[in-house]
Amino acid sequence: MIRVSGSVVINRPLDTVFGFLSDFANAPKWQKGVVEVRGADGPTRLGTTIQETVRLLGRRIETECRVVAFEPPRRMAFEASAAAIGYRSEFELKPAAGGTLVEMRGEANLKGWWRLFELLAGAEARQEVHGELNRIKTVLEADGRTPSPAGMATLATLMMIGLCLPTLAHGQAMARNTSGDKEAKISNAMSAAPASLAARAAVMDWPVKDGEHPVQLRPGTNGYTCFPDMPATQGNDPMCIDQAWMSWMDAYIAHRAPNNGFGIGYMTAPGGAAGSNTDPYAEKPTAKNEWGFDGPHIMIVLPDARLLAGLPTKRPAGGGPWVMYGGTPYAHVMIPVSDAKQR
Ligand SMILES: [Cu+2]
Repeated sequence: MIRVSGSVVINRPLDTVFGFLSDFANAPKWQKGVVEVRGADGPTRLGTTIQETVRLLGRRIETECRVVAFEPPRRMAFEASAAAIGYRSEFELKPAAGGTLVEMRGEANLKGWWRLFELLAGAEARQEVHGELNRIKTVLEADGRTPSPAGMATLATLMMIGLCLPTLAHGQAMARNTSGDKEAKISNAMSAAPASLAARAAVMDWPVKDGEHPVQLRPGTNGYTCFPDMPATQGNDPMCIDQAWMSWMDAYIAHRAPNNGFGIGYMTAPGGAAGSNTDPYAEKPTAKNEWGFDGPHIMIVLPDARLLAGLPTKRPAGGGPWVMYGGTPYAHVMIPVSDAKQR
């Protein structure tokens, strides 16, 4: 993973900086490596998605960039995924003496063979951010109160590097389906449930791109669907889920709120995986997201969140069931079936 970050104080008010930052319409003028931008009409809001053709390491890459946080005038975040790369970047704006402090953080994951370029791309990305920050500082400090058009263009370049240049961001958990052996995926998927159930279940693979539909590897007859290990998560976490869970999963993949029924899901393969107990889309531990290891378990989703009342919402130290993602539309009951620990 490539991580970059940087910050700069801009001699302009918060609203101006945010407005500037959130306007995709001029992206091709600013964004390094961008050949073309489509779908940038209308005001930017949560969920706004643009398509870009980007040049990276001498190749043209088609990518989709989506606004995943939009809190004017303080914060916005972008996520995108293409075949070779996934990325996320986030901006936080704070009032500062003399204007606005802009903090940028970006993460990128290269996929497949592109991983070979990771070191190269990482160094390039870090250098780029560093260079842009210094140029901005130079331009703005030379020019007192009003950034010159050149200064604004440089700022824009910084922003857009952070926004959508693929070297700086990262992909969705769902969107990292590296092609692998189909039979191996099927047997891994089937390991999630008792053999009698898994034998008649359909097997699907995770979508290649975030938001796309899962790919069927094998049809089934008993209403259950098994998925192999989710590639982006740590550990081994295949699952076999019924139709109610499948509709939950479709909603999860599409970042929609599910319309839950009563559903049963098996994640009883030996092993387990690490993840957040509070944030359905977290990919790494934070101070608040209750990151932890979940061994083999069964999951129950219920049609009414009130039915979850009374269960613990954290992994109980004394064992037993609890509610994962409590307080979110993705809340469900986790029932451990063995004491397997992280190895
Ligand atoms: Cu689970």
